[in-house]
Amino acid sequence: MPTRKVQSRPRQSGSTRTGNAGELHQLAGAGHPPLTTNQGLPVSDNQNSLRAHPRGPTLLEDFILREKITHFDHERIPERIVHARGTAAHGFFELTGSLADYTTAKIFTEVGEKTPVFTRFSTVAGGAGSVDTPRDVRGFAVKLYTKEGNFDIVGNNIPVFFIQDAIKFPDLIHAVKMEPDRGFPQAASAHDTFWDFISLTPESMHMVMWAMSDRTLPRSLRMIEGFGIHSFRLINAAGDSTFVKFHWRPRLGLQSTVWDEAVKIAGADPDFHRRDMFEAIQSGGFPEWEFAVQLFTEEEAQAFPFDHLDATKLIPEELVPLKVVGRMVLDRWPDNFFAETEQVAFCPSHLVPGIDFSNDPLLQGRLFSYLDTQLSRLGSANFHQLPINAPKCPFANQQRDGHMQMMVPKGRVAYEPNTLAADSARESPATGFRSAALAESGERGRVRSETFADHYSQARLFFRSQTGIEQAHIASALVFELSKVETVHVREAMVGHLLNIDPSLGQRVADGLGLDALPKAPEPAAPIIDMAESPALQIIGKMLDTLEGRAIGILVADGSDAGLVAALKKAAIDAGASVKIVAPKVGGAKLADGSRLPADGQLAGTPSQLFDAVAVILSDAGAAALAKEGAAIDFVRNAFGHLKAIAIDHGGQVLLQQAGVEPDGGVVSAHDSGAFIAVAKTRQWAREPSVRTLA
Ligand code: HDE
Repeated sequence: MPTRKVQSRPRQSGSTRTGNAGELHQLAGAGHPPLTTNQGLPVSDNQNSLRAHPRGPTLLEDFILREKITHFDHERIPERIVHARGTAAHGFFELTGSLADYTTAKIFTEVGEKTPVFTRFSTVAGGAGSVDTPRDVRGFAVKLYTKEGNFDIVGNNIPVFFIQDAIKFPDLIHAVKMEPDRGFPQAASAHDTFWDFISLTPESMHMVMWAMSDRTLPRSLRMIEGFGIHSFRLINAAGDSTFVKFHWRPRLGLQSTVWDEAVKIAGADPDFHRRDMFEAIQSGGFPEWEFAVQLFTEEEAQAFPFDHLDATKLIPEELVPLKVVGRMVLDRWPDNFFAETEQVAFCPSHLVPGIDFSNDPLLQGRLFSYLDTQLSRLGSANFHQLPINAPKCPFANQQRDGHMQMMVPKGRVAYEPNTLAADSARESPATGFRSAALAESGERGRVRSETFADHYSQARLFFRSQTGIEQAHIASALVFELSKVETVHVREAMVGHLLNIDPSLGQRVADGLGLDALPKAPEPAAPIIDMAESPALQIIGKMLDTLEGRAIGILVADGSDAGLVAALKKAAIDAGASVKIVAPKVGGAKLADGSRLPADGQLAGTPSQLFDAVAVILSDAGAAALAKEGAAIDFVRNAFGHLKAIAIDHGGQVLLQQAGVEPDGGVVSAHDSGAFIAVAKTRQWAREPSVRTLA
C-alpha cells in the first residue's frame, strides 16, 4: 500500500519546506548581506537540501549541499603534535630601554616604538580539546611583527627544558603523550611511559623539579613568566656579539593554584584559562608583561659553573641580573580562533638582523623542526601569506607558486640576478641579515659535550631555593605522579635520582610511596655542586599582595542581606577584583530587602574553585536550605581546602559548621570588608597542614 504523503501547504514562495528560512531571517533583522556559495551564487534556501520529492532521496545534483558539506568535512587541519591546546591574543611590544650598544635590531633600539604582537599560550601534552589546567608546562610564543620582518620568541613558562639534544625530542613526547596501545592518559604525565623515560634520562632532572612545582599549575595565563630558554646572540654595528636570554615577567606577579584545585577546575571549567584571558581583555584589564634580558659575554660564560649552551641550565638572576627594556600588552582578542590562534605558525628561525642563534643543540634542532611542522600542519609552503603569519613590513622575493598561492606576482622575471626587471627584489648587503662571523673548530662526531654532564646541581639549586610550602608541593606532586606509575622499578629509579638532588627529598618521596628501603642513588656523571640559593626561582616570593586581576565569588540565596552583599562587592571591586554572584538559581535571589539580585552563575555550575576568595552571605533560612545541597557544602569546604579567604555572616557560619569547617584566621566576618580584602589578597598557607597531608 502506498504511504500517504503528508505535505505541508505550499508556501508563498511555492517551495515545500519544513525549515522556516524566511521567518528566521525576519528574526535576524533586515539589511543583512545575501548568503552565497563560495562562488558568489546567492542561496535561496539554506535550510533544506534538494529532494526528488518531499519524502524522496536527496539529489546528487545539489551542488550547494555538496559544497557546504565538503567544506565542513575539511574544516580541521592536523593539530600541533605538541602545544595543541592554545589561547592567543593581539597586542603590542613597546621598547623602554635601548639595547643599541649590543644590537642593530630596530625592535631593540627604537625606544617608544610600539610593535604589533600576537602571543599564543599553550599546554604541551594534551590534544586541542583537552582541559586548560593539567599539570603541564605552558608554551609562551610571541610573534613580533617588526619593521625588519617577523621575530618569533617561541618560549615556555619554565626557563629550562627536559633534554639537551633535539634528537631526543620525539622520544620525550612519545613518552608523555597517551600510551599508544590504550590511548590514555590524555594531557597527563602521571603514567609509566613518561616516568620510565625520565628515569633513564638524568639530564631531565632539573626540568622535572620545575614540572613538579606549582609553576605547572598557573592560576591564570596572565600570571606566568615566559622564557626564551636558549642563549641567543645580539650583534651590534661593529659586528660584536653578546649572548642574551629573553624573559617575560607578568605585571600581576606569579600565582598558582593548588593541585586539588587544579583538578577540580578541570571539571568545573575546562576552558578556565582561555575564559580568564578572554574576560580580562574584554573588560579592559589588559594582561601585561615586562620584557627583560640577561646579557653576558663569551668570557663571562666561561666562568659560569655550567654551560649556558645546555638548555637544562638557567643563569641565576643573582649571577647575571635582569635588565628590563620593554613591555608587552595584550589588548585585543582575536576575531576568529581558527584563522588566527590555530593557523599562527611560530618558528624559532624567524629572527631579524642584529640577532643570531647560539650553538645550543636543542635550539639548532628546533630551527629545522618548526618550518617542517608548519608545512605539514598548514599544508602549503605559502603559509606565510595567511594574514596572521604575514609580515607587516613589505616582503618580496622570487619564490613562486605552490598550493594556495594567494599573491599575484607580476612580470616575466622570477629569478635573481636579472636585467629585465629593474624594480624586482634585490639583496641588501649593508642592512640585510648576516650570521655572526664565528670561528668553529674541533672534531666532528655524534657527541655530547663534557660540559653538559652535570645533571643534578641545578635541580638541587631549584629545590633548595623554594619556600618550605613549595618544597612540600614538589615532594607531594612526585608522590602523586609516581603513585600512578604501576612499574615498581621505575618508581624506585626515580627515588634514586631524587636522592642525588636532595637526600631529604628522596626520603620524603620514598616515605610517600611506602618504599620499605631506599634505593641506591645512581652515580652522577659529574660532581654535584652546591650553588648559592636563588629566591627568584620561587612563586610564593613573587606572588603580589593584591586583588588586581583576581576573582571573588559571593554565595547568596533568598533572604540574604542586600546591604552586606553590596558593601562586600564594592570593597572587592575597589580593590581591583572582579566579582561574581553565585545563587541556587541563575535568575538570582530575592534579598531580605525585597530586591532581586541576578546571579552571574548558578551554584552547581559555579563552584568556589573558580574564585580566589569567597563570601557566603545567607539568612538562617537560606543556610538551612543550602545545608542540604552538596554543591553548597562543597563550595565552602573546597574554598577552605584550597586555602582561600572566606567572609561569612551568621548564615554563612551555619553553612561552614554543616560542612565541618573549623574557622581559622582566613575566615573573617563579612561585616568587616576591610579585613576580608586584606586576607583575600593572599592564600592561607598556614592552613594547609590542617587540610591535607603533604609529603
Ligand atoms: Fe617546540 N615544537 N620543540 N619547544 N614549541 C612545537 O611547532 C620542537 C621546545 C614550543 O603556540 C611544534 O608549530 C622540537 C622548547 C612552543 O604555536 C614543533 C624541540 C621550547 C610551541 C616543535 C622543541 C618549545 C612549540 C609543534 C626540541 C621552549 C607552540 C607545533 C628540539 C623554548 C607554538 C609547532 C605555538 C611547538 C618542535 C623543544 C616551545 C613540532 C623538535 C625547548 C611554545 O615544531
